[in-house]
Amino acid sequence: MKRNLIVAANDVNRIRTDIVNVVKTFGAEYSETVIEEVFQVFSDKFVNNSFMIRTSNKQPDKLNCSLRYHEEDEQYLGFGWDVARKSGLLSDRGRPVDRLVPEICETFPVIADGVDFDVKYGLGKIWQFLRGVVSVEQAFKLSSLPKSVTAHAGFFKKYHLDALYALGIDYHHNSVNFYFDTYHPEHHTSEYYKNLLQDLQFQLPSHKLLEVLKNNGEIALTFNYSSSRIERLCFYMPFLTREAVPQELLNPLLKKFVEEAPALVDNPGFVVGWSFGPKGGKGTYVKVDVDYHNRTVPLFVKAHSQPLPKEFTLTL
Ligand code: DMA
Repeated sequence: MKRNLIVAANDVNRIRTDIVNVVKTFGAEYSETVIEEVFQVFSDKFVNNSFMIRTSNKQPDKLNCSLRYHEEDEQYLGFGWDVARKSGLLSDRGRPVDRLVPEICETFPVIADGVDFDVKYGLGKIWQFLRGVVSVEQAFKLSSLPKSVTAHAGFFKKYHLDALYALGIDYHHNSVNFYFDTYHPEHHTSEYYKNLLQDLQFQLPSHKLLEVLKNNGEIALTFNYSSSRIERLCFYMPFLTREAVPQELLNPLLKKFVEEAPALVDNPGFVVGWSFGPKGGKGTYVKVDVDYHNRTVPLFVKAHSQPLPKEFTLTL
């Protein structure tokens, strides 16, 4: 027992040191106080669950940094939101977004949750992972969602964005992410991504990236409460090692992150998210997450290779 506590304390210290090294190396803005407050409450979760250090090139000359864990133990369902509220890391501002987590839990069987912390401003997002997948129409009954979600019913149908497997509630940006499984054969063609982005008048990627997207594992759509449009799309792909990441598609800072990102394993995996937004806007950038304990990439692969319920296979 005593030994476990010592090991855990050492791991917490190592994770914390690694994070401070990342923010210093890559010029990410951070607050020592924010990191301290987050670690006071959530450090055990970073040691004992899948844990990722995320960076992105949202800004051209420096990277940002966030920490995220995904709960793996069902007995802790609801812990993230509960503890965040009780500790004061998440306050109730009376907005619809603040009502969403309890509403999702009352409406759907949730299998796991996860929490995302920015090193500058603290708790940003809470995810709710659904048991299996549910059809997106079922989510329309959540009354606290932005109105723009149901307004896109036809769009979801057209692009087979219907196998919903998680929701991300973003308290900092006052928005909601819908995460879909890429089960349909069209999800694995370049044409699909070209059409989807063109339809939204979003920036188009290079031919090379369109080819890479054939292997896309998951699609996220971001909706907010102030616009009738989809704010952003993101396509996520897991990579098992540093060498597997298509570094030729990354800018020099992100490439350096892939080469040097700290981890508790020798050669960690990564999840790369290709984000797209309206032309000329700030929604087009690349997100890179290092799989610190090598637990998230296997979970990601497993989650997206489960057989889907009949209603999804029937539409093929
Ligand atoms: C990643 O969401 C979550 C999963 C389940 C792949 P994100 O952090 O990329 O969302 P955003 O960047 O929109 O906050």
